[in-house]
Amino acid sequence: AKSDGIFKYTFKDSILYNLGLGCTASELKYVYENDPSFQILPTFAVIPFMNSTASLDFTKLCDNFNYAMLLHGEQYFKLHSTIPTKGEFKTVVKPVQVLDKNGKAAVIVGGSETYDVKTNKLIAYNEGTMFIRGASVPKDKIIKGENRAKFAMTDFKAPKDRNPDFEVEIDTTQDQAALYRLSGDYNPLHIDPVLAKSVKFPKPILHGLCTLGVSAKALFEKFGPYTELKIRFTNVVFPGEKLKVKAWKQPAGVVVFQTIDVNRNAVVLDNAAIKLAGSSSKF
Ligand code: HDC
Repeated sequence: AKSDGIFKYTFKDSILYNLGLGCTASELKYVYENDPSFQILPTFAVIPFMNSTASLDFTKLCDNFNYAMLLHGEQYFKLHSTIPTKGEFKTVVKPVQVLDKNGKAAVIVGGSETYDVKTNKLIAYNEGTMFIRGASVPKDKIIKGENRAKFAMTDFKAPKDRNPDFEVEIDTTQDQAALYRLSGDYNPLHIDPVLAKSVKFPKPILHGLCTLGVSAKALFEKFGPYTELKIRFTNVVFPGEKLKVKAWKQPAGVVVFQTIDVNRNAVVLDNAAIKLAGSSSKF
């Protein structure tokens, strides 16, 4: 992670990211730079942001900060442009919401704008929520979050009264976190069994953004391009577990979805939706 917010990447990083989300050699557009449709999956929008969160000084934003106790709580992004397969971006991050949850956890939301360094064009806006167990926020450091993105603040409840319009099962692999981490999230919680046990997990957990990317890939292929995405991470996933994505079409190009961990019958992504990109979507 660089603190200057500069993030430079090549076609190799694009392929590595796609592979980390489970893409295979039978999907040449995701894994072969000479394929005429070579592309990077749109959730890559979170990667420059993720690489810049280090510039948020958590120790100043809350008390009792311990990085190993940090879990990714929610993620939102809006795409302002398609993401190129190579480039140089600059990301500027600031805290947009800071809350105390009964003295038991601090919730810190970073908001960030990612620009293309060459053209100065806005590529993506992200809001990422860090849920920090065991931390607290003194009253004078609370930021209410009144200026947050509307889609990020919307409650997207999965309908209980009708079956999903789309459902798909996806196998993650035992090595998924080992591969995914090379896209820039080197948090030991996802690879080191001793560290994972020290914060009460039986083994390393999968990156939240990997679960998100795997789920969003299935939605992208079913429904086409989207401009906004929001999710809440509600349970951990262990590499190797089977996921099921369920999606319900809603008015105005919104698709609400949930991801379930089939092995443990737990909802892992909830309060989740994408907003389809008008004319080009396969709605
Ligand atoms: O929901 C629980 C949980 O375990 N969720 C799964 C977390 C997870 O697996 N995340 C992904 C893996 S971690 C990861 O990838 C880290 C990564 O390497 C580094 C991140 C880098 C960030 C990059 C940014 C781009 C848990 C523990 C989050 C909450 O469970 P409980 O403690 O039981 O909470 P609960 O009693 O239900 O609610 C208490 C209050 O907190 C709010 N809340 C709950 N879940 C939340 C959340 N807020 C934000 N995000 C969540 N996921 C509740 O609304 C409640 O608030 P209030 O009291 O005001 O109603």
